[in-house]
Amino acid sequence: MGTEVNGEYGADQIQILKGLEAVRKRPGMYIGSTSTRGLHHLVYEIVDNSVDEALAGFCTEIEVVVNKDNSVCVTDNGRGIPVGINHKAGKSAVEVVFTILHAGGKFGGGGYKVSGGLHGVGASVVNALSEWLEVTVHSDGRMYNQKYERGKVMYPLKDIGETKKTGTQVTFLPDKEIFEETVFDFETLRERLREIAFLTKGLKITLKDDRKEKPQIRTFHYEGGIKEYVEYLNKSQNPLYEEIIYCEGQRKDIYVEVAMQHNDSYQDSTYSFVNNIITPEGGTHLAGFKNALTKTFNDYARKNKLLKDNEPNLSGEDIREGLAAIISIKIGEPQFEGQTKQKLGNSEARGAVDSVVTEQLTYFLEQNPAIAKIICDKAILAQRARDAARKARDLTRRKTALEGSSLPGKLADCSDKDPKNCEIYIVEGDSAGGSAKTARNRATQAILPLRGKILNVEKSRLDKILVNNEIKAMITAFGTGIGEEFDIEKLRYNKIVIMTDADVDGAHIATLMLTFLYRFMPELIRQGHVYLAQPPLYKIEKNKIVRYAYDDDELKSILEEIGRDGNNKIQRYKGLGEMDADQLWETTMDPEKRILLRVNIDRSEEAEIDVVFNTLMGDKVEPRREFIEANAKFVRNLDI
Ligand code: TSJ
Repeated sequence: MGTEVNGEYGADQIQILKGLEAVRKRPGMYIGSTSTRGLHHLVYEIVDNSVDEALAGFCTEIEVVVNKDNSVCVTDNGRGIPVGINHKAGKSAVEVVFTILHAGGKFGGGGYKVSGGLHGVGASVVNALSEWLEVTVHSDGRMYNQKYERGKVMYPLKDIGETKKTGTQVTFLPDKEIFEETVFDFETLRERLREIAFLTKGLKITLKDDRKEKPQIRTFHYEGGIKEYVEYLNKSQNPLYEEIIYCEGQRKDIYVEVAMQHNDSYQDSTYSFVNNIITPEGGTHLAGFKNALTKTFNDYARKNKLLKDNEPNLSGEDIREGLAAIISIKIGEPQFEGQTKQKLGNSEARGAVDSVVTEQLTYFLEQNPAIAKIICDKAILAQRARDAARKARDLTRRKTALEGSSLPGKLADCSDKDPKNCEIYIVEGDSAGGSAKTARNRATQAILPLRGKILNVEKSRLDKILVNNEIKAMITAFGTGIGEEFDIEKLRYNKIVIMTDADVDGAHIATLMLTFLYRFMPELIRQGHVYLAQPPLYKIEKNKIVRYAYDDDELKSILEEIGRDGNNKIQRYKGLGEMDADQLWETTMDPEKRILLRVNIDRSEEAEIDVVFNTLMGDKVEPRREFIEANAKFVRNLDI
């Protein structure tokens, strides 16, 4: 048998090297990209294996440590990867896991997980893309260990002694030859691991950052699972009732879990997941949920005379006004469709979710008539507001039809009519707006001055929002329409630039505008059309030479460069209004010299961004303070 196995082993070995070589040649095909996103994907890929062990019922704790050298160590207390020889492959199961490319686990063109099992592309891909990887398995009283370099086996799995524990530990260092960025971001890991913990009730996940003098540790452990996720989504909101409505069940091989609770806002914060991965474009599981929700509430409202016979049905949108909801399903073979392969296509998922939710929600409403009435009353108010908003919109549409397409009076439009070349500056305050109008390039730059603080859309209903003058001006200037009528093809400017003072008020106004854009025209942000202008904070003048500094560090380095002496004149700009038109052009608007920050959102982070906006814009002070302390990254991104 020896020679035969050896012969096969040799051939296999070549196959394996070819497989892992392919991963190193085209890493993007397997992990989406080699940017920081792909880098973090390596961690999730390994962690997913431990999560599977938890879902199988054998693992209760996972620890993730970022080491000083930026290697990452993932440890679980599961059964341990099997160490026995896999006879087909002629080597240990551990070695198989790390060296054989997981069939089917491929990234499609869009770069999203479409694997057969619960995890994506498998540990062998992480191994292929790591400078080194080390695995230690504790099982049956023994410890086993193996090491690899760039996917190549350094030595066969070896017994390294006794142990009382069971579990698996994997440590790897991402390959600097492959990744553009090899520094892990604590907040990015923290957000994803918290999400996994919410989605896997009972599982305790610890994240430790050992790179700093003072190591940071965060632990996520939610016995309530997605019920606690909904509580988290609503932490800066005012819930309309105490309970979190929870439905759970299995239909064939699909496990369904839904949690929800209404708050007094007007947003729909419903997020759906398949096998612990968010589905930003929804799909059959979300459709099943929406259908069940709409049908069950209308049936209840009719039966209990909350809706009269002559009144129309509540729409799905009415019932989802102010709803925070998580839909999470686990399915053996998810099929994703759509352009970006983010939409669940399995038709059986629709029926499974519909059936579980209809059955359990009907029962819940019967058992909790007071809560049922609160929700129905809110939906009826939403229905009336939507009617009023529709009428207001029809009215403006008729008006524009009569008067021709009337752009807002305050808009100083550009002369070029090709949107590709055009940008619009949304400027805080009439006086800064005046300077900007003088400063601009009239061919390509339009200016829309807004007066004072714009309406906080987090706290208003559509009918009120649509009569607000500042918001109406933005909607007509952009040309795209909003909500369901939104059409990006009609966008009149390629860049929308928010220009506010570089102080706390300016940051607040920028955040209000971003909130409006995010809630009503998210596609503008997703497609990268929204920017923040960066006015300078300081003007430094020495011997008639003028320099500008955009932050304190830059001021320091300029002063070091030119020497700190009596000839320096330093002016701190308190607002855009203090600059004359030339200065404004030179520092903030000249495409050749200005700094623009593009606002971008990663769709997988939208649940978190939702919490960011309602925490920043909400009226609860305590969560806001905690939040700002804990989310330096987001606040930095938003409050620029
Ligand atoms: F995939 C991996 F190697 F990257 C990895 C796997 C990394 C880490 C940190 C953990 C794991 C892992 C695998 N944890 N637990 C397991 N469990 C199994 O592989 C296992 C154990 C026992 C049995 C069985 O049927 O007895 C089956 C499996 C799949």
